[in-house]
Amino acid sequence: MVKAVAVIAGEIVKGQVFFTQEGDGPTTVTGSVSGLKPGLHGFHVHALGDTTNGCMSTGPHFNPAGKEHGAPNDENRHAGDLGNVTATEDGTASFSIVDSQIPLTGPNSIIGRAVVVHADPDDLGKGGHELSKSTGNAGGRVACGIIGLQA
Ligand SMILES: [Cu+2]
Ligand SMILES: [Zn+2]
Repeated sequence: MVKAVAVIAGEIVKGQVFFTQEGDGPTTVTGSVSGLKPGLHGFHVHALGDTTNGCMSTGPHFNPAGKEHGAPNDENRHAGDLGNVTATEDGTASFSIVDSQIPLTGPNSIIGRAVVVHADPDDLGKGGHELSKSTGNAGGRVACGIIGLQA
């Protein structure tokens, strides 16, 4: 079992995101993020673990296969496209996601990359906006954390 964690420590938005993978199986992503506005928020793995310029320097969605932005269950999606998390009235989003495109080992490992929570809903590539096919038009990057190995 390989385990990883990303600590999200924004001024208002805070949380912890845990990743586990057994062998070559899918990766399970669990955790919670607080301080959000109620509703849907785009949730992605971005390519870089660089926060020298805050979440802006984490690069685009992790996309080793060179595909378009999409929904987690789409064939044509970025590996980093984890869809949305939903914040309740108290501003906390708790989630448990199982995904096969974000391994913790091997050439497409997400270790050292970043998880990003967005201000707005991810339209999953279907919103018809000019940004739908690249970012899901999910708005600003409200918080992020670098994915690191955990014992
Ligand atoms: Cu993103
Ligand atoms: Zn994407």
